[in-house]
Amino acid sequence: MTSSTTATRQLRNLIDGELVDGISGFVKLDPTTGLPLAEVHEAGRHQVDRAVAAARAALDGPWGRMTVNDRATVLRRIADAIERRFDDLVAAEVGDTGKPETLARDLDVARAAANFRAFADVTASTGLDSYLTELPGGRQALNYAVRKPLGVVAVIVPWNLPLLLLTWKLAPALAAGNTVVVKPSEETPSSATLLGEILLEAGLPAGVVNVVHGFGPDSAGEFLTSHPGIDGVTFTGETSTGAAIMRTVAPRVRPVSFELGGKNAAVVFADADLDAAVAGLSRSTYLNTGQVCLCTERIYVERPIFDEVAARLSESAARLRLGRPDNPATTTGPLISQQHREKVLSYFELVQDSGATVLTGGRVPTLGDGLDGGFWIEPTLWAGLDNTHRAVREEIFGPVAALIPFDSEDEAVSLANDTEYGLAAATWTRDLTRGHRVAQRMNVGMSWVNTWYLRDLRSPFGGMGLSGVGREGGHHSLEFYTEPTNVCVQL
Ligand code: NAD
Ligand code: 6OD
Repeated sequence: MTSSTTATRQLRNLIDGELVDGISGFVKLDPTTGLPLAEVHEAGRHQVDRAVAAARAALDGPWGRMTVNDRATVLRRIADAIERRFDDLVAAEVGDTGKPETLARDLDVARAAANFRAFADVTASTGLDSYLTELPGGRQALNYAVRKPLGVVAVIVPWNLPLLLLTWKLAPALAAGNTVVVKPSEETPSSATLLGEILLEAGLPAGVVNVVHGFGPDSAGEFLTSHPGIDGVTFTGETSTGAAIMRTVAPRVRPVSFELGGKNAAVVFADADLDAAVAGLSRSTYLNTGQVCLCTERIYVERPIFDEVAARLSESAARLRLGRPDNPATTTGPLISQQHREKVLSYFELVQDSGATVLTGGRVPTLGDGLDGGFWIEPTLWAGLDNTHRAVREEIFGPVAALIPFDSEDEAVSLANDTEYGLAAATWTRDLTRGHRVAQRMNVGMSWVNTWYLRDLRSPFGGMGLSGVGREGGHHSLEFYTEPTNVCVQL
């Protein structure tokens, strides 16, 4: 370790079941205070090589020969182990992100266990793709495709829902019999390290899951994606990072699964249940301080109800409580880092320069209570911008949205679809025929009607355009994590 810090907690790499020092170190800051939280051991090329080699050896060992049902049993044991260490995982997630403890409990850690159970069920109930082909002369051929693990999978995840998104990849990867090397975000190293220990406690053989810490370019992220020993990359993060990873893996033509950024729209029709719509919009805009890829950053409102929605949503945003994560009254945490807050604030400046209206928020708050060194920002709402403004076109990934009026259904759909992203949309209306019609016209991977971020874990999750490549969820995930071999037998 080369860094000097007052943080005492050490987060090491997990390679072949052992905690391993890095070649250098960096300090992870507590986003609520800006003070050092932990020292993270950054993996160098050598550690990444060892992690990939350990994953390859584990693939060739007993894990690679386990039956589907036995793997499903291991996944359920992992879910139980996560529940036993629930409080420790909540503490890890809250420490790294500053998110309210209630959110970490109800969403992040609860979903980690649910992800393993869901993929245990999916893999145990997946049948073979088979066809009986009629041949000339009355003969037949039996075709059936067996599914094999993809191999050693590189799993690269972001900082916003660290454990949820890691387990959303890990569970199907393991269900399909792969071994993995995980590179968590440099901003959220804790829950992945702890999960590594929990997996070993649950009986997963050493080397099946390895965790290497570090950054992206010229660090563990790039060492991993450029490694000749990996068979595929599953990545969640920014669109530009996805593009960089695609370039890195291109020479070796490895498959990629990408969940990338969004600039998601909500459309509110005049007939909407406004209590439900305002509550839904407040949640979809401000959950996790707006740091969810699905969050709404553009809200199109039918003109007759524009002022009422603007007033009610502003009040709702102003009522959000920023504060310490362990206070049950806290609804909203800080942004993840000073660097990210600077990015979000740069859009505040752009909006101010454009002369648009700040309906609520727009500043760095003063909270006292030792929190003012943290990366806090006010939940914010703008009016007076149009679809050409950068704050309406680019993903900001903060607690912000622009309210824009519309006059017809066609105009609403065309405004919502006027983006290069294509992740998610929400339509608010009491007319369910229109709800279905508009939802289907949205050029996104996930289209909600009168709700947001609700779904079945077997449904396809992902985006089009700049929002990603492929889908996760249920058998969609298993398709990425397996390679079919079709066997054709002439009968
Ligand atoms: P990011 O792209 O900066 O980083 C994500 C991960 O990639 C980190 O672990 C990082 O270290 C690593 N990385 C960065 N450069 C790399 C490189 N060249 N090679 C290999 N690895 C590299 O994203 P972030 O800031 O951590 O997360 C926020 C972004 O993630 C937002 O754009 C958000 O929309 C997106 N996101 C999308 C989804 C989705 O499901 N579509 C979900 C969550 C977050
Ligand atoms: O809930 C999920 O499965 C999921 N992939 C959420 C992604 C959220 C983006 O930040």
